[in-house]
Amino acid sequence: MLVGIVGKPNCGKSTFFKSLTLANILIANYPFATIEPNKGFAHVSIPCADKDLGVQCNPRVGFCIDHKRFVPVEVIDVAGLVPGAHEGKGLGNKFLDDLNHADALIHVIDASGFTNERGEYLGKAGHDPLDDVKFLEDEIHQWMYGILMKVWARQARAAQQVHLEPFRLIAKQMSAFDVTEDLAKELLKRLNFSPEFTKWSNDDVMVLIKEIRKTTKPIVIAANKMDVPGAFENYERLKAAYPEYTVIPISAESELALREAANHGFIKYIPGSDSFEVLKPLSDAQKKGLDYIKVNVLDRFGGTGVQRLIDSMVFDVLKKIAIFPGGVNKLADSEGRVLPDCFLLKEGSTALDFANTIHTDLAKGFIRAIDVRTKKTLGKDYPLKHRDVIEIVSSK
Ligand SMILES: Nc1nc2c(ncn2[C@@H]2O[C@H](COP(=O)(O)OP(=O)(O)OP(=O)(O)O)[C@@H](O)[C@H]2O)c(=O)[nH]1
Ligand SMILES: [Mg+2]
Repeated sequence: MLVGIVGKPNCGKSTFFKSLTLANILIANYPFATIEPNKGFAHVSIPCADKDLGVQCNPRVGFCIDHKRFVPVEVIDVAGLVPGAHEGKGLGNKFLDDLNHADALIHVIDASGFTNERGEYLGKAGHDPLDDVKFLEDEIHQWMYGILMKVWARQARAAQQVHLEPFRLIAKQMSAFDVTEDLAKELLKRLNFSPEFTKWSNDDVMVLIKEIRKTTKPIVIAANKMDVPGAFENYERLKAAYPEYTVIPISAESELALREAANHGFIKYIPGSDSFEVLKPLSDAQKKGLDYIKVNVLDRFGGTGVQRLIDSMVFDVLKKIAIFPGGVNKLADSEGRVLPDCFLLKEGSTALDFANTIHTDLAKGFIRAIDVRTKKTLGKDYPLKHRDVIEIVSSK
């Protein structure tokens, strides 16, 4: 799973990315600070299964604090998008290609209104952040449309002559976006499109593109810079103007400051929490900075919103569930790590899907699964539930 971070220049994408990953990257108050994409791991949080089982886990990847388990999810931070990016404006559409395989997009918006559409800093509120929503959506749609249309007219005629069905052609042309034949077929049925695809108008093709984008790249809006006075009012306007979107208020800069302070041992801060605990004497400047965050962000919004956003993206929008592999008699792996893994699967996945995720051999030799909490035997079609701990019994 890969989550793309997008938005106009200077809206806070890299700050948001760094607050999620603590990677050492460039953050700067000017447009196009980021040129090459940054890739790293964020973490979604769930109540760990270790508490229910009376053990303390020891994750192989990710981490667990106070029985809150953090499971890695790959994220990519790309260069800023400006109007006309799909035609090569700004840094061109090279970085749009960096997003091909993203399963979802987080659109970071500078809700303070202090930067214009090109990301130039205005020093005061002078841009309406509501305008940024549609522009980004349009750029992404135009980009995908361009890829389909590049060969559409020629290929559609040739395909019709050999009676190639439209869904096959669409899947072939949009394979870079992970559009499978099954998905293309389903979308065409949903839209009730005629099989005579040489007769589709350009508007019809755009309707299809929008449906492909919605399905393969759902967007969640991060209304950033909530710590700036006036940003909250813009967040409320955003929410009212775009009810079809999940809009989450965040302060990426506050999250970054808290995580860095925690990393250096000054405070105890669990990502997603609405408070922190001071562990070491702080300088006046540190104290002032942390007090500001406490009063203007944590107390006001119940957190910085960053963890809530990534959790909401993965569990509510992408509809993933977290499953722990474990044995009824043994919760540790060969290195003694207790509940070492946690996998994110699509809602509706079965015990057999889970076996396949761990290893195809486990699935091939599947005998049964066991619910480690209840010790009940489960068949291969058992629909997994979020936070299940499952043992797979296999002949291989
Ligand atoms: N007040 C405030 N400023 C922020 C916040 N997040 C980011 N910024 C500031 O916004 C400016 C741009 O941040 P970046 O993270 O470099 O923005 P970007 O979107 O990656 O920019 P490009 O790479 O140029 O597209 C910097 O000065 C950040 O400190 C926030 O939550 N609050
Ligand atoms: Mg950047």
